[in-house]
Amino acid sequence: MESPRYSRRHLLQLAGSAGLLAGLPRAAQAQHEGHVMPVPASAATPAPAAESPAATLTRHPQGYLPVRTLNGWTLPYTLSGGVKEFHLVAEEIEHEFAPGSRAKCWGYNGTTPGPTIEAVEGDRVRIFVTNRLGEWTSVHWHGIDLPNGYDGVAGLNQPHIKPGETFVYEFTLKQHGSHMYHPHADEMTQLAFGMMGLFIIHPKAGESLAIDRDYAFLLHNWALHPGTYRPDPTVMLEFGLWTFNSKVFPAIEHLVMRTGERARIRIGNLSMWNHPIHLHSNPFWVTGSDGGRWPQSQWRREVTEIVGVGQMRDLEFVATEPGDWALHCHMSHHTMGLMGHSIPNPIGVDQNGVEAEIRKLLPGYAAMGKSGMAEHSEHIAMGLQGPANTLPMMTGVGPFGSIEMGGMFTLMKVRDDLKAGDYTDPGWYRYPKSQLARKVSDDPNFRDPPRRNPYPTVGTNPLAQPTVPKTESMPGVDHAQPGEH
Ligand SMILES: [Cu+2]
Repeated sequence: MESPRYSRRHLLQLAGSAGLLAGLPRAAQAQHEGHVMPVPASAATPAPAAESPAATLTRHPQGYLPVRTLNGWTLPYTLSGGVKEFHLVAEEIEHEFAPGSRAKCWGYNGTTPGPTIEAVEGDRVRIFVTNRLGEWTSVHWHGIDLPNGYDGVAGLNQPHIKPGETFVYEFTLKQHGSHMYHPHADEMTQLAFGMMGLFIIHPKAGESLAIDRDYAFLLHNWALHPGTYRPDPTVMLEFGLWTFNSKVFPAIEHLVMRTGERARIRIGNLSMWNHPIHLHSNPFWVTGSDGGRWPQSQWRREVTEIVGVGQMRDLEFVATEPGDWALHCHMSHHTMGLMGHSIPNPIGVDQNGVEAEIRKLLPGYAAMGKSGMAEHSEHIAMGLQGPANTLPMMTGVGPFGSIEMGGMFTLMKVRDDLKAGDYTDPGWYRYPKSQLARKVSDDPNFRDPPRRNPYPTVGTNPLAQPTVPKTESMPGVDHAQPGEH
């Protein structure tokens, strides 16, 4: 068993030593000016500020519906002799995972993930890449069919892009589908610091079945040790932050759609784990990937789809039920912040005496977990402070109280009355009184339903085992030795 990178114990120790870090820099300054070419009048896609995506989206003059990159933006381009010119800038940035957790990350054009590149099958694209990092880099266009010399594996397909240099990549898009871009130079570090982006290619012939809302995000994991503000690229397994587009719940933008609309959710995975992504109530079709939108005969009906490392998956569905539906990774520790891995299990343990003793050493210490971990979020709500720049394990409050989630969790908000193309958050769902789970009794013996007690002779000691006489054969076990038959 590998030694833990984070544990509740470490968090408590850090909580006891105040002011490890002086105040972090205030608002992250989007560093777009000077790096991104101005939007041509003909390109209808606006370039929203990274932290506030546009409230509405309109069709591009080439006919496609632009994707909505959660908490992100689409990179504007200029047209030069019929070629779409994009410009990526690799650089260090200030990033906020959620209020209370900021870090020095690396990204493109001011953000992680970098801006989404959108184009149309058949387009010729010219992509400038300027390196403003302190080390060399390159860009690999993940899943895109192109000449070998533009594939971006530094040292193999091209020289490294050294600090200060600008390289250019140019190719014609022969396919459509959901793709990604990321460095292929010191990849472990550069990915761990957040260098990644989406590359969406829309079909030239349009969509055979029209899409009304087209969402896209990348899955990622981060090792941001408590009280620090640079991700640790040496961590291989014990990550503490699990993100959709580099944000954790509750900072991840909600998805919205109207009942009857068809939504597509494009999900790419540049993390180090596979993620079973689950959408509540609305079964979806898995309809595509890096390979484009699959023929309908290949679509699969699912409610949870594993998006493997390095893969992209497109999910589509038509919403029938209004409400606030959870959309999350089903690995329960991926919907949480920092979590202890090697502390003794406190559930069922009366910690009354211990708590007072620990409080002598760590003022403000609160024992937690006797009847479960949910009380942890209550303590956070009561104002218990953790280490600097470190998010609590579970965060987010809904209309009925703590949601007890963090990390890879957001909502699909379905409403009957949304305007087409309007992405404004409609607020919490207003539940019809006749369709809401409600309390009907305070009596634990209410209605006395059938319950089983399979081990009535064992008593109350959970460690006690029924004794089996040595001479007696265990039923259902074949005691014959090999060769006796
Ligand atoms: Cu996961």
